[in-house]
Amino acid sequence: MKIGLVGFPQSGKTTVFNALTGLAADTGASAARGKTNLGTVKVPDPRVDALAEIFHPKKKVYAEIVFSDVGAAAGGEGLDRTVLNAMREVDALCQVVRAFDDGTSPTPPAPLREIRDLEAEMILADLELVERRLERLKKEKGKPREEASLEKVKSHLDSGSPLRSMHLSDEDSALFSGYRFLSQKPLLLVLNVDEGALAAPPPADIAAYATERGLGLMSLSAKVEQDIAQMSPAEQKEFVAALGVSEPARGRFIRAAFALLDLISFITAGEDECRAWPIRRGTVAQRAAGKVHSDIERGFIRAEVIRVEDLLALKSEGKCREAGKLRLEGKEYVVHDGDVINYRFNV
Ligand SMILES: Nc1nc2c(ncn2[C@@H]2O[C@H](COP(=O)(O)OP(=O)(O)OP(=O)(O)O)[C@@H](O)[C@H]2O)c(=O)[nH]1
Ligand SMILES: [Mg+2]
Repeated sequence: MKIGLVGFPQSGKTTVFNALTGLAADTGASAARGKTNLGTVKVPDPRVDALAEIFHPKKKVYAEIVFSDVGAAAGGEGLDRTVLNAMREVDALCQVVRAFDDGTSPTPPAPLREIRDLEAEMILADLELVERRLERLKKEKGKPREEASLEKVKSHLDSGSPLRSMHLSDEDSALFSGYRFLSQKPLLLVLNVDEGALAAPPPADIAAYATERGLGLMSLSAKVEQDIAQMSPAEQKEFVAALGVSEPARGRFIRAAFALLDLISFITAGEDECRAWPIRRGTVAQRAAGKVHSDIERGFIRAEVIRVEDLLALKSEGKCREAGKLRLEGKEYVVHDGDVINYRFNV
């Protein structure tokens, strides 16, 4: 699962990337353009930590997301081809928007305009793709069904709306999955604000826009986050309190990104390891078993499910069983976030 950090030049993408990953990719005007930075991030999960207090496992394993800092979207004469391709490759997008004013930029920040401009660029890129495909289909005359659907997509894009807001039938969704439309990808807006603005809510116009468009929105200061990432835990705590916020944005941001991918986690807990397993929302128990091991999926008998809150309260599987908190579920059971699962299977 990969998330692309996108945005206009010097909005703070690489600084956010460094704060997330603890890496030290080059930032600022001198950083090499067109270079993609890739890093894996563990999704903080207090449930795994709490279970580890009980089970004292040899290993704690968290869900992971890959972040890709794809470089700047130039704007003006359309998106750069390398950036465009990198954006098509990811599962979700996170736009870093410049809302800080460090006095070095010749123009003041214009966050709402940046957000609208990138949206327009993505719509344009999708439109070009659709038009090229339509031209070919019209010549071949072999796929009237796809042609008709694409005409609908085209008129939606022509009206200036992203595909995220278009309702597609299951059939059309399947038809278009190979297109990797940019304006269809889940999008999280990240306002990169001055540290003085951290405790304030995002500006009302931007909040209204995000709500109307169905987008995620949060504020952080990339620079502050990058500094925090270098501090000891005690220093972090003091520093964060002085800023008037409850915790660094890093954890909040990673969890928001995780939710953006429509991922949830089920958990396995024992003396060997306590582990969060990321799955798509709606995945059934047998399918989810395949994450742990293909043998378990193949030989699936049943899933023994305990809610993590119950296991944390009663502190053992046996106690949960006695209290009637352990359920037996079949292969079609839709797994929920925070289900602690013990699989029974034939080998
Ligand atoms: N004051 C302030 N400066 C920031 C913040 N975030 C980034 N900067 C500065 O803005 C400049 C650009 O940051 P980068 O992270 O390189 O931005 P970028 O989006 O990766 O830039 P390109 O890759 O060139 O498009 C750097 O000098 C950063 O130190 C912030 O939150 N506050
Ligand atoms: Mg950069």
